[in-house]
Amino acid sequence: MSKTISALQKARAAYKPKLPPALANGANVEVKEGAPTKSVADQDKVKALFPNTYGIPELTFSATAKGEAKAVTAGVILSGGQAPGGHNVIAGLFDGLKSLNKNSRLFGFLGGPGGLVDNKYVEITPEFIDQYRNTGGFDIIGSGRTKLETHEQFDKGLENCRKLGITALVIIGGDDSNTNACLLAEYYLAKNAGVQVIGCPKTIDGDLKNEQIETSFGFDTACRVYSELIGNIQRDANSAKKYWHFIKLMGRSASHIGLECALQTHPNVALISEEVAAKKQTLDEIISYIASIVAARSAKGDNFGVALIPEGLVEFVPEIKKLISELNDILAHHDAEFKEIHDTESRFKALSKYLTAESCKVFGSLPGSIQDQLTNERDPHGNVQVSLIETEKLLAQLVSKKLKEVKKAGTFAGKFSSQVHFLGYEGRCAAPSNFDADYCYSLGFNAAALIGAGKSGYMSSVRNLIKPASEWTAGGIPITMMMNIERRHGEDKPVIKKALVELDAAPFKAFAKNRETWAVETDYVYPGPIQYFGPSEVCDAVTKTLELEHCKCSCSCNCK
Ligand code: FBP
Repeated sequence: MSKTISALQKARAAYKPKLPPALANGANVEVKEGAPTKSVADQDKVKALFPNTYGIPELTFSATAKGEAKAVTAGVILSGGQAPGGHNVIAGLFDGLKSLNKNSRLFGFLGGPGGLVDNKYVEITPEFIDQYRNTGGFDIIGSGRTKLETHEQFDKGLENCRKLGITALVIIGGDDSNTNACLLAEYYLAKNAGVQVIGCPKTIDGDLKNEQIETSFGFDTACRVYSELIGNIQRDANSAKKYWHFIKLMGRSASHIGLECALQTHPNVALISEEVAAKKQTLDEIISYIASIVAARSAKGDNFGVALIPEGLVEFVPEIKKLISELNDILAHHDAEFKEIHDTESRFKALSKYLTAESCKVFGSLPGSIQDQLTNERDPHGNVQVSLIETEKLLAQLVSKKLKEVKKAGTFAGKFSSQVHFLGYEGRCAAPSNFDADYCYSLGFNAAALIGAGKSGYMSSVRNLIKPASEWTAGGIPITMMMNIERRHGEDKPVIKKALVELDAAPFKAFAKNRETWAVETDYVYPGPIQYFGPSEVCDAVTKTLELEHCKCSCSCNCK
């Protein structure tokens, strides 16, 4: 931790995150059990794989005056990509454990799930945690993408927990990490190992949500940072009036971030991957769509604009999806041959031997830099890393090409000049908004309540989030409830169902209702930076997505 901290960080350290009323007297809560539960799909298969954690009831907490409980020693792990608010989950967990009993202890495993297996840890003390309250980042203990999935890893983890006297683990992660948290909970229950496992919903991507989990933490802050930057770019575009800005937004497969930022900023174009897939839009159709908006604005004298592009777009365009899948196979089976070929042209020649005629044509139509990105980089599972494909450049180049063609045909007489941006890392470690600071602290404190109640295989759940924190509810959701069976690397696996953008849900409908106006008009909204102090409507607002999904009002927020 740096010795010099900013004035904002200093002031922010004093912020006391709000808790739901159920946790107001500490983590030693009254537990109400609901009816037995079942998984979202494939019930028989999921039940067979999770005999100890399937069917357990949903839990709802209420405050008691029970006072002190037994001291607990717990471990915490940050898993996967950074998301604003992770430090507050740990702060809430720490305070929650201490509220159970002041002799409770918390260890943080270092560098993600790998730290549990390799026994790399730090004890979290009051002085240590105080430096990180309400700050962004995961640097308190670091994160990592090691998957906890083998029995060997589980046994090693258990051995390390026993050395430290740990009887509960909290895993803060996305859908895959929480799936693995449930596998770990099941394994330890089956072994009667005496180690509880609790999950916390994290990811800026916003794709870990369902009937029970209203949102993952970090989505709010990340979208606010990106929306501030998009607003700034829009204002620049509207001032200079000479550039079209193509902005790619992080978010992996799902387009929740792009959709939320569009609702916050009203850009001229916002592509939604899920819609592209549903309508089976080809790359050429997407390019023609953007070019038509450029031309329509140009006809009004506006040779500028802003287009938002979701990170995972290329995987949803049918012909590129097919091409990527063929490339994945070819590169996996002919690794040695392609390792030796470094120039783009020879690579294309060699690939054309294996690609289908259709994919070969698509590949050939792409700029050389994109061909390289599609063939060079593979993640440890052999998949293309979408965040490394410069889709924003690809679209800008192809739109430019298309406009030159239409200019020749006489249907476009304007100018087109583009700038490209990728917004991702700018938002993942931002200081959490008041919403994320409160939500994260509550999730962590609530995880301590689940530990105090002796539960395992649950995800910490705080709900009713569009209301003030004084109306939030707290409890636990069985992780098995969120699971289905999916084919992964040739095998049937139980996994938490990923939430993609739903085209018949309120957020997309609100966007679709307005996009034609936003395309041609310059109706930009400039959200400005996150505010931590000031009027509640400026500092405590929730995302448009959350509001639209959960608002039950008869339209005062213009949601339906
Ligand atoms: P998680 O799913 O682990 O929360 O990570 C989210 C994310 O930020 C994605 O939006 C992005 O595609 C990915 O991480 C990039 O990860 P990395 O920086 O490890 O390449």
